[in-house]
Amino acid sequence: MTTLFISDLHLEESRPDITRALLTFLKERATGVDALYILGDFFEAWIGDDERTPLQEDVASALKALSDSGTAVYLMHGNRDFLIGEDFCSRAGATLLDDPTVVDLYGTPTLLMHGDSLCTADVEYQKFRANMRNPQWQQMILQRPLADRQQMARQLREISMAKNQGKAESIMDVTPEEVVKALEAHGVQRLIHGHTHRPAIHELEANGEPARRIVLGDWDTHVWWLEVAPGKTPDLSKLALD
Ligand SMILES: [Mn+2]
Repeated sequence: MTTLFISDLHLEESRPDITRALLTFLKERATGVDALYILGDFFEAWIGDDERTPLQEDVASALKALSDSGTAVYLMHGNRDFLIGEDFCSRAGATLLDDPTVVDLYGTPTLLMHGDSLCTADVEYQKFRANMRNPQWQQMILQRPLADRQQMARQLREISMAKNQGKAESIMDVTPEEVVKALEAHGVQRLIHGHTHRPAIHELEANGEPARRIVLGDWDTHVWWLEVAPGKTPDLSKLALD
C-alpha cells in the first residue's frame, strides 16, 4: 500500500530527458501503487486540450496505461497548466482535483495544493492569478484560434520570466502564516504542495498540534517524488536525471 506524489515536472519539447524520466518513473515506480498524485505544473505550458502535441499525446497514453493497470491517477492544476481540462484528463485516465483538496491518506487527512496560492507576499502575482483563474476569462481564451493562444503563451512566459528576475527569494516562497491558516481552515495536520521548487519536510504547529508541510521537488536536475504508506513517515526521494 503506497501512494506517490510528484509535481513541477514542467514537461516541454526542449526537455525530452524529463519526459523520458517520467515514462521510466511511471513504469518502474508508479506501476502497482495505489495512487499517483500530480500536484501541478506537470506541463510547462497549456493552452487548451485541443493542442494535442506528440509530447502531450505520449504522456496521456502513458498515464492511461498506468491508470488502466489499476493505479488511480490524480491531477491538480499548477500556475502554468491551469487550462488542462476534462478532455485531456479522460485521455490520461486521470481525475482532476480542485486546489485545495483534502484527501484521506491511510487514515491521515491531508491537504493538497499546488502551492502558488500560499505565496501571498507576491501581491502582483496573486492579482494575476485571480485573473487567470476567472472561468469567464478562461472560456473566452479557449475560444480563440490555437495559433493566437500559442502566441499569447509565449508572451506570458516572457513577461513572467522578466518579472521574477527582479523578485526577492522570500517573496517567491510561501508565507508561513498562510500555511497555518490553510491547515486550520481545513482542520488538518498535514499539507503537501509543490510550486516553490524547495523540496523539504517542515515541522510546524497548527490547530495547537504538531503539523507537517511537505514540499515536493521540481524535475530539473533530479527526479523527485514523495512516498506515503501506512505506518511509515512520508519520505521524499530523488534520483539524478540522466
Ligand atoms: Mn508552479
